[in-house]
Amino acid sequence: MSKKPPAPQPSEFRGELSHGEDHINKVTWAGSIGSEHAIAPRIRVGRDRWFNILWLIPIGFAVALIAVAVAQGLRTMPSIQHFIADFPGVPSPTQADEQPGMPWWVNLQHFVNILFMFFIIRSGWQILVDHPRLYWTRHSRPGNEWMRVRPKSPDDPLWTAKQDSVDLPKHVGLPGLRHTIGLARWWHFTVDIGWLVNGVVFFILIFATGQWQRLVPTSWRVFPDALSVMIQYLSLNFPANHGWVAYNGLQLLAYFITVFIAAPLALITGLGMSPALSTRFHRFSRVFHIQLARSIHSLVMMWFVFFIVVHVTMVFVTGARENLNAMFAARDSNGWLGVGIFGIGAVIILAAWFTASPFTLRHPRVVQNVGNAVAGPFQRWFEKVNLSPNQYTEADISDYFWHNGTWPESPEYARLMANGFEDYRLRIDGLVDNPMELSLADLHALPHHEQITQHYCIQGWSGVAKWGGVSMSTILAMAQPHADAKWVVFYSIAEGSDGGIYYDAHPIAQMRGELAMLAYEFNGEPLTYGHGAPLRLRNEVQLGFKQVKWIKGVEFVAHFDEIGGGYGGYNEDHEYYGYSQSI
Ligand SMILES: Nc1nc2c(c(=O)[nH]1)N[C@H]1C(S)=C(S)[C@@H](COP(=O)(O)O)O[C@H]1N2
Ligand SMILES: [Mo]
Repeated sequence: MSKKPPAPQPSEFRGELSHGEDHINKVTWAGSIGSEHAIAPRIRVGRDRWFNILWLIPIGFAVALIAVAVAQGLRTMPSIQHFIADFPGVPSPTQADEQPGMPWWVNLQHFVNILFMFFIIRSGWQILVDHPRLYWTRHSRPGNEWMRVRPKSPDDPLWTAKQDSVDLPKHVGLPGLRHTIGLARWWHFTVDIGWLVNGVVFFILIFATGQWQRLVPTSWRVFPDALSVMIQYLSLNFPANHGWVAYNGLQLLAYFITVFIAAPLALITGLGMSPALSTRFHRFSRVFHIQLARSIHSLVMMWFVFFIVVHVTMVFVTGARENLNAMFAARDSNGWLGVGIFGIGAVIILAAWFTASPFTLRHPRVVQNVGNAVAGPFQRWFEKVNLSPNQYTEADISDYFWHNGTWPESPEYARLMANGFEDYRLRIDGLVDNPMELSLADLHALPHHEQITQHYCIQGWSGVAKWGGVSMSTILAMAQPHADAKWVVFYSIAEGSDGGIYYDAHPIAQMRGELAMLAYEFNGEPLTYGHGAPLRLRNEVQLGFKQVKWIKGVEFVAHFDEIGGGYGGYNEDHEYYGYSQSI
């Protein structure tokens, strides 16, 4: 008869957790981070000169005036007149009989697309300003960014990425408030999925019905046609509008770029920011790294914004009623029906626009739960990757690695640090056969594991570092988790930004992977205070906030819903993040 082992006790650290809030108090939000406004984008010119892109407005206006004068001059020239006669750029009205016109489903999908795009762009801006800088390299050194949307930050070695975030006006960003990236991401991902489904259905239908011929240029003529139409528009003597029949050369090019280049690029660059996918498709992501993906993703956004502004302007100045009938009432007419339907659509969009942020701030858990339900399955699917270690080399190590989080400021921590963490103990318990306490010396005596990997903060910065310490598989082998232990919870010495200690939960399967470890070294040196001394987690499938620093306890549990607020971690409880963040 074997003796039954004592029933496992829940970790006493659970008592140090706080639960999180179901409502947002703007004053105490995110550790009372307060307000710091985004500024108009600045583009870096040379080493440290910054061009404010608002200058593009007067410059653009001046260029437009000159362009009109030049185009009008050109149209008096016989050679240009011949060119326009040879390449009128617009379809001939006689094509009308063979054309199917604009079906109702294109109208509907176009409307759904407008609605979704607005929310994708707004939540995207909110995500962007949570790390208000764009870089061309993966190293994210401040000052090296090619664009920033925040004032210069102080030269403080412990300046955190969270302090670096800025806010947006409530009805510009979604939800506007500083450091609401968790909620903005749920909006972004949830609406993205709707937008992708709409897009896939659109692609299927246009190729099934021949509507694709409206959008895909089938002859090189499209280039001289587009040039001709451009000259005609700029001369303010517009070409005839036969949008019901077919688009002119310039429309064809602009729509083709938007539908077949910009939209797929938005998807690819979005996925390119995922730690799990980047590690899985390493050969691709070595070149096409997160910061390149993030920069191109933002440039695609700028294209969409530019396109929307020009497109809407042209809809109204080239024959509003005819255009609105084609796009909102599926008819070739000059009546008012299209205007009416468009008006109803505009009211729906405006109502959604102005309620989105207030709703999100009032019901953040709803946004989190809906996001988790819609986008969560994809995030967990991306986690199913087989990672291999040491994909980066010493030469890849970043010369700057951001700090983030809330510093450990307790006397308990100060005492530990004062004598070189000699009294530090890592407690491992929960659903295991062998609960234990390990000193730093014990940890050093275990087999040494090293990995050079890239860190992906949810806010958008990244950096490559070499981590040294103990593989989580070593810890698992020693602790012997029970079969019902499905999650591993890491408790920090440090509090989170809203009180209660910081913690996070990871699936036990990921702890068996090759890139899960407890690190006590950073780039070959003992782990620093800022990066989590004496011990921090690395799980390279996940974003940065899941890499708990200053760890004091590891508990094996059946499910994280019994811990803290029950959402899987400190940021999940307090800032409405998702528990599985492979992207
Ligand atoms: N205890 C604790 N761990 C934490 C945090 C924190 O606030 N408290 N912040 C997380 C976040 S958001 C990130 S991006 C990484 C940053 O690690 P670094 O400061 O070493 O770059 O730590 C994570 N671990
Ligand atoms: Mo982070």
